[in-house]
Amino acid sequence: MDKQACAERFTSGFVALVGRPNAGKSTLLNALVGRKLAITSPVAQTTRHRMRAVVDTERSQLVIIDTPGLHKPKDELGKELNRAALGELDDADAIAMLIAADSNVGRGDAWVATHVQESSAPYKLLVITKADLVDSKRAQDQLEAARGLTHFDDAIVVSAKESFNLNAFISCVSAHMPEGPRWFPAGVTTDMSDEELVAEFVREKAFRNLRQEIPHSLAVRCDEIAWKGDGHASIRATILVEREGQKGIVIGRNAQMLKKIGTEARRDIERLLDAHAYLELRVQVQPAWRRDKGEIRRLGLAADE
Ligand SMILES: Nc1nc2c(ncn2[C@@H]2O[C@H](COP(=O)(O)OP(=O)(O)OP(=O)(O)O)[C@@H](O)[C@H]2O)c(=O)[nH]1
Ligand SMILES: [Mg+2]
Repeated sequence: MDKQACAERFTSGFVALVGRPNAGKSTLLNALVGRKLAITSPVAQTTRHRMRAVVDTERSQLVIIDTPGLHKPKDELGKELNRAALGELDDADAIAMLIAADSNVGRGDAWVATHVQESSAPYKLLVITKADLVDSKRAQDQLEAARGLTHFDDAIVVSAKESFNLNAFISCVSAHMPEGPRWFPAGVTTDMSDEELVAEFVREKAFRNLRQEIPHSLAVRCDEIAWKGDGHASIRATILVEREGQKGIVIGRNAQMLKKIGTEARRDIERLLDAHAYLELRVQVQPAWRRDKGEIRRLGLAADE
């Protein structure tokens, strides 16, 4: 291709981020987009929704797909999450398999790698992330260990937290995208609705503030975003838990926990909507919703949604 043709080439495509829970997929998506869209937490299996987010450059558009961490499922929800993640592998133009620099490359990664290998995606990139947590030798050793898992077309070390090598990631992937249009119009950053994002932001604060098994038992539904005359948003959302005892923990003594979750979520929601927001949270018991395919579907968490 001559220089002129190369300069005029506009590339676009879909890039699926995959990896074990906690690898850093959602954090990388936010860092690439430069905006908080995906929720993140130290709790494994934070992501439940496949989310698309857009990275625009002058000569390319990358649609980054965040997926739930691939893991050994314990319930119907876990199976749906894996199905949703695996479902992205074949349709993507590129797969970025993430491994945290500070974790041990193990059986979980080997299992993810077998799916990467089977995928028909034309470009496969190994991403060692969380580079800020280790020295450069450890990052290189991790890269070498992970290279042995399957064939990758390229490998890169990044840190989402310190914005290290993010432009290199974007250039590298853009260069391997097919020629194509902007799939999303200018200004659109995600395919998630405001209601979905609000529910997710509330869930993130619950995940970060609650311990042990509670986060996994919990789901959030945004019931309404009503825009008021003075321009503020009045929002109602419901936190679902599986047992009466969990409801007490989520509400907390003197409703302190629920207030904390609400205050923290409202800050992110106001940034998202660029408006003042009132947030009314309630907690409802929905027994064993994680084992109920119907409820999983109603919450928009089924893989075929
Ligand atoms: N120091 C550091 N921490 C990171 C980095 N990326 C992610 N983390 C942390 O790692 C934890 C997991 O990050 P997530 O982005 O939620 O991981 P994930 O792969 O999306 O996890 P699941 O949604 O559960 O599959 C969070 O506590 C993040 O703050 C990074 O580049 N550096
Ligand atoms: Mg995630």
